[in-house]
Amino acid sequence: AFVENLLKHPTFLNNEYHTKFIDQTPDLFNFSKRRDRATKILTYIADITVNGHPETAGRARPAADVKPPKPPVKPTTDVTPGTRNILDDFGPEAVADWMRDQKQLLITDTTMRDGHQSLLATRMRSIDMINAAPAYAAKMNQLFSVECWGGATFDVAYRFLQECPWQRLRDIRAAMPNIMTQMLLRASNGVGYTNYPDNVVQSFVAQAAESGVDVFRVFDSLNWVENMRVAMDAVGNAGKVIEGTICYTGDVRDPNRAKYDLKYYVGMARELEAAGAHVLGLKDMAGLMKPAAAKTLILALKEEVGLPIHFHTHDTSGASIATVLAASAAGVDCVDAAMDSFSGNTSQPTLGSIVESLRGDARDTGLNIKAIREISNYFEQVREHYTAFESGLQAPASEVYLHEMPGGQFTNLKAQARSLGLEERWHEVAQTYADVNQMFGDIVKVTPSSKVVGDMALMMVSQNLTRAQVEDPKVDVVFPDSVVDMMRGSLGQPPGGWPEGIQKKILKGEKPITERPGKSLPPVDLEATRADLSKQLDGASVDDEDLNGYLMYPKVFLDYMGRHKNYGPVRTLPTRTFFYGMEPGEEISAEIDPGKTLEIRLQAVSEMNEDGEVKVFFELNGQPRAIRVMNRL
Ligand code: BTN
Ligand code: 3PY
Ligand code: ZN
Repeated sequence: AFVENLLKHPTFLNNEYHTKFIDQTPDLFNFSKRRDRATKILTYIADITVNGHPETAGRARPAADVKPPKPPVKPTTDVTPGTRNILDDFGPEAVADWMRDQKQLLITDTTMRDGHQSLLATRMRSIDMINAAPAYAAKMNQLFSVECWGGATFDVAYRFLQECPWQRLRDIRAAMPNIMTQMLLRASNGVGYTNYPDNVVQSFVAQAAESGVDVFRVFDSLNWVENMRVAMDAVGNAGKVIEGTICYTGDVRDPNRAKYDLKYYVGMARELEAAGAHVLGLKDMAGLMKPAAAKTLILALKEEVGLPIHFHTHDTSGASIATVLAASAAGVDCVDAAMDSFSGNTSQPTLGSIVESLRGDARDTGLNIKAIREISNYFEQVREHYTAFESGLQAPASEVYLHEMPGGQFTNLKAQARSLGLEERWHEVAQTYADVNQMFGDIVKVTPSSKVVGDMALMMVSQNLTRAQVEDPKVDVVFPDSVVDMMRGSLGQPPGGWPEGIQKKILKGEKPITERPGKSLPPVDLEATRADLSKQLDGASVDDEDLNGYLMYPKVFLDYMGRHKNYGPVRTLPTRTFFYGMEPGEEISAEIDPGKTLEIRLQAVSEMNEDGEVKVFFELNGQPRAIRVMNRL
């Protein structure tokens, strides 16, 4: 039999691939049991070589002679202790005390999470991160933390990169044992887009802590502290650092945006402190905080709450370094930055430039600029392999102060607009996004509320609807499901509640909930779910990581498992091979277990026979192997 390919299976492509699919399509999997992992990997390479990878089809290609990224030199000395040692030896309160005692500006490196989430549609593969981790351990041990997990990385790993996010976490943790790892957690929305039952959130947090997360940045997409407690408590119960987070929107110094004024932010900070936060996160997901606002806000928060403050921003406007320096001068304890080659535009401010700007200052970061350049140069080579996922964004723009889109959403929404044929009308989309925000009562826009605003804006532009028409009770409007759901109260409550008029029109008489959504969601029976999942996987044993992955994303997880059964540990392939297959004469290696390396050489690819099959000839550790695949092009 030739080799089937789930990636291109029609049911899969139609988005009709529900969880029963694997049950009902056993022929996809029967043959694969007998295959060893090496054969599975060769099958994958053969398939991608012949048919291409669906995710890179039609996209710009890396240079033909792009070289494999050369990992920073592995040091031979033992690693010096870092923040992880403080957490392990003395606990999260001690980490907070330590932060307050430091004179230098502390730094979180976001390259492995928000950096590539905001620049490359979250597509960086684990191997490209893990290869940098030893250099971080050896040379960057003064970092506060390395953000490398959560946000969109969780589902993208399963969905598009065919790898297990938990394994990524464990591998980074093992290679970088002295620096705290950090994740972004959407509170009751976990790492998903909807509100999960409390016990699912609790289980997920416990597993993330167990698998290696030290600092949890917990935020709510409507800034509703009530909806953050379950997640925050779970982090505390695991003995990890609770970074209770305020999402920043509007302009704290603008009297016309008085909803989000100083009083509002200080009030929320106090609530988070009372809710048990160890650190106060200040998350400027769209990069709206101007330097003067940073000064005003951070001085006030420092005055009014006792928590150390961790500031996160994006460089979409081009002004983020000015804001970081203003925040530093105002006494912020820690800021986020990305390695130079993964910084700027919709990503974080530039790490090396912050370090240089503060050199010799009272808040000199003490970070090693040579090490930063070395690691950044490595990531520069990594980035060259992801050309297909570059957004094409040419320059920073002040338009962000109009639309207020989060850095992680901006390029995504632009791509969605393109796919709807609205590329030429992008600035209209931006204006409409701002109009929708006002129509919804001026809300915080961050995953998932930002997605709802984006859905509504795209719908309005494509149907040529104005805000006035949408609000007019006499005009019939079919609202996107996500909008209806948000107005029902499924994501929680914004400050002051939803505007009544538009809510009524959207809900058509249905009564919204105003209490915490998790309060009315029944707990999931975890062991019954495990048993059911095991059955769906032909009786395979289901560990806690798999169970939690499935609970977050049932369909995405099952799709991943189905492909894994055919293709094996493709996470070990070099990135170029993963996305483009191999050229005749090319040789690669893949370490499928510590010390077990496959040396793979592609010899030749045959012509297609009358059945549409192609034979791909390999040498695997010196032995000839041939794999037959269908040419589906
Ligand atoms: C400066 O001299 O430029 C600022 C003084 C630094 C005081 C540091 S800021 C981080 C830490 N948190 C505080 O509240 N104080 C120290
Ligand atoms: C996410 O939730 O993934 C974000 O990055 C929000 O800013
Ligand atoms: Zn961000």
